[in-house]
Amino acid sequence: ERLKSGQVMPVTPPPTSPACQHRLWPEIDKVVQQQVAMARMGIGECGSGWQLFAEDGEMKMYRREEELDGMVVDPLKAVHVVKGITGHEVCHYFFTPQYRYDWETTLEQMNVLETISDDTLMFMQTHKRIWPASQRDVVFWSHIRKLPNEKDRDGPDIWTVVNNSTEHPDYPANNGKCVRIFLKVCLMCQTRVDPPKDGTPLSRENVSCKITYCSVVNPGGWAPASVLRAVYKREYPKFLKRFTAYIINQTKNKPIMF
Ligand code: 16C
Repeated sequence: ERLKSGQVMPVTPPPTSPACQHRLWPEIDKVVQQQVAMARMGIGECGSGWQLFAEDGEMKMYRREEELDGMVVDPLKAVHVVKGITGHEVCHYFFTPQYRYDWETTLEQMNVLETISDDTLMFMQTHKRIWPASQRDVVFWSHIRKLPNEKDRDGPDIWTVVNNSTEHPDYPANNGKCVRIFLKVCLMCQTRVDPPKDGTPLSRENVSCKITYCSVVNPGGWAPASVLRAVYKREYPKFLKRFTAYIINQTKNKPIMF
């Protein structure tokens, strides 16, 4: 676009996200870049120690056994390929609060504490109690972003949602019946398109989504290691299967959102 007379060309490019005015922005941008770089690494490249603990069709889940001050903080990395949905759709349903109770089975209550911008929210969640541990809650920012596809400039963009624990003065940790957990989660989605050979229009048959989900959850306080590992071995596969089935169901009669 041409500049009107008297207008000067801006020295810095326009902000890429409206959230960039917020106090948390430097942290958000840094953590998103780090998490995406980690998610992009293959299982073999991430350093040794990834063990496969669950597999179902295309879905594979790996963990590394790690402890911090005697607490289990095993990092998790899951990969899945799902037909008929796009990366933008997967990230949209993961990020948007209105759908969360539909797919998040461990959730007891969710509140949006702050709308930082359209692509960045702050959440407070309480999760179901696991016997014999105390109930857990968590406060985190969540940011959705489209990343340009550097390998294939004409190909679909990569979409990501990063969730990262933060603090909120009105919701101090360990103040009531809940123990505060700390998490770092990255969902990264790449869309693959295989156009029909005969020139017919693209349909959901022609798209699939490669999902990478990485998380580290620190339970924040005592919980028996054996119970914790048994719970996540059951809950992570349940989450990814239920969540992807939900998106397939939600999108089946809707236009494809690239
Ligand atoms: O990433 C996911 N969800 C996002 C939106 O909600 C967000 C939140 C993640 C919270 C994950 C921690 C929840 C653990 C709470 C306790 C589990 C209760 C189980 C109750 C069973 C009756 O990023 C998808 C998250 C999928 C969660 C799978 C469960 C992981 C368990 C990890 C162990 C937590 C330690 C709990 C200590 C008692």
